[in-house]
Amino acid sequence: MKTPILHSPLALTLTFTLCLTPLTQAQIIVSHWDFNSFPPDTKTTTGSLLPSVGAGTVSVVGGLTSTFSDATGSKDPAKKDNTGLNLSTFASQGKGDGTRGVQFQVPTVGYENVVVSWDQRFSSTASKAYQFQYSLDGVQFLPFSTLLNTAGGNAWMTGNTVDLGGVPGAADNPDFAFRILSVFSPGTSAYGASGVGSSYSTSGTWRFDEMTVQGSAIPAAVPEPGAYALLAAGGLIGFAFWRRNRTRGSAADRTANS
Ligand SMILES: [Ca+2]
Ligand SMILES: [Ca+2]
Repeated sequence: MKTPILHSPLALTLTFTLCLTPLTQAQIIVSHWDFNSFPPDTKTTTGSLLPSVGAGTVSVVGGLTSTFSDATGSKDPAKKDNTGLNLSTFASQGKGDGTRGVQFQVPTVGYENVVVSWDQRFSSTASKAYQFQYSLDGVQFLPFSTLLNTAGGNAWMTGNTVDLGGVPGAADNPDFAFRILSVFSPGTSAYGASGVGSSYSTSGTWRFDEMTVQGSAIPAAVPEPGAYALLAAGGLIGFAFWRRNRTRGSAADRTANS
């Protein structure tokens, strides 16, 4: 009788080895905020700071005033009660560069290739420059990139995206956090207004929606190349024993049947 090949030790070893080979992991949502009331209550002046997916906390940086406001124009698919987090009372012109904005603390335990994306609305008199900063300990923040509103005043910049895949420590970190702060226009010592022809004002507002942290699940530990060699060697030895015993069995069968 023929023995199915998958029953051989070598085949089992190869199958096991292939199962250990890392595959490309898909990006999935780690945490997400839509700021909408849950359940919806038809009022955009009420909302929630709790993440709609995953874990994390939101806080205001620099003593800004925060309210819930209508987020019509963001990419939130909610048909009703689409709310955003509105910030106001920014710094005076020429002062407080990078001291006011919003902060999110998001544990990335079990995830790597962290990507942050969000929608942000700018009133005409709000700063058009905004800086993304990250923290690996939840305390010390480092500037990562400065972005510019190109949508104009009273408009949403949707799909802001920051890829932290190359930042050591952003992955698998229970203390990971990031901020988005109002900063001077690059190369200047003054805030630039978002609206064409408008002047910067402390009464300008930013509004956030669809704050999303994505990542890919960290694969299970993969044996070192040496371990692969041992596995293969073990498989070959097992195969040799299996083949020898199979040959002996066949010879015994032949003797018994002769
Ligand atoms: Ca509401
Ligand atoms: Ca929303």
